[in-house]
Amino acid sequence: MLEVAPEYQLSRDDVDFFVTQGYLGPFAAMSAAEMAQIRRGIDETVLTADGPNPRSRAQSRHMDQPLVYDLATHPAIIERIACLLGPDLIVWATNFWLKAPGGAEIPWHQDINFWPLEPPLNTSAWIAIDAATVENSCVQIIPGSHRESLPHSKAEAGMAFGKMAQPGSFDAAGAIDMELQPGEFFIFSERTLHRSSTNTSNKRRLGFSLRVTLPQVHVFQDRSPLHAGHTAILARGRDVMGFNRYAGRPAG
Ligand SMILES: O=C(O)CCC(=O)C(=O)O
Repeated sequence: MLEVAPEYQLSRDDVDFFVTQGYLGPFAAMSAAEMAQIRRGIDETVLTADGPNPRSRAQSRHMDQPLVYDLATHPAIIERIACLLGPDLIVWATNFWLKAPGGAEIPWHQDINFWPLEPPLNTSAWIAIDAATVENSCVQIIPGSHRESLPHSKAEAGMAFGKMAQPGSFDAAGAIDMELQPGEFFIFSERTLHRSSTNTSNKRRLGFSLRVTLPQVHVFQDRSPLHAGHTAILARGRDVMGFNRYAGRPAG
């Protein structure tokens, strides 16, 4: 078994659950009080300033903000993902998901349709910065949906994405709500179908996702949704392939 601190070690049953269901969790990375402090930093210094991606303040902030780098490399997340993917891990993308009251629906989708990875292998973690509940449009997933690649077509007007999983190509009857307290996260694969509804509450919902792959995967870092100058994080182990560009913790 992989050398992982006992508190982060996944059991054989956990791994089997991930393999068959395409997700795992929730787990706590930190307490709600610890996340409240991080939230203040995110609100005051991250979301109010431009970052390295000229198209979005929400993306790639691990490159310029130490607090985001620390969230993206949190051992409670990375060590659990190591139990699934092995000892050498890259965090190749990070993204804040801010859904203000009235924020638009994100349609059902499989992430791999949007990404420049070859081969297409990824495990994501979505961590709650604000509480994420049914009321303020938490992420929903369909267990087991990662076993099949679905066709995607143009999203409907008013949705937050340009593409969505083709209606009729899947059954959403078994969808579950990933309700999370601040500091909790869940893990899901690059093909697990997920969405979130329009935020009809008066509460903001802020989450953060980090995307993890292996050094054997070539990340085309100059392609959308990444950008010129993008750097990934070698979060664990070593890279003997040399496909991808990395940087360490930013000075801030
Ligand atoms: O935060 C959301 O509502 C959607 C998140 C998502 O699509 C993702 O993390 O891949």
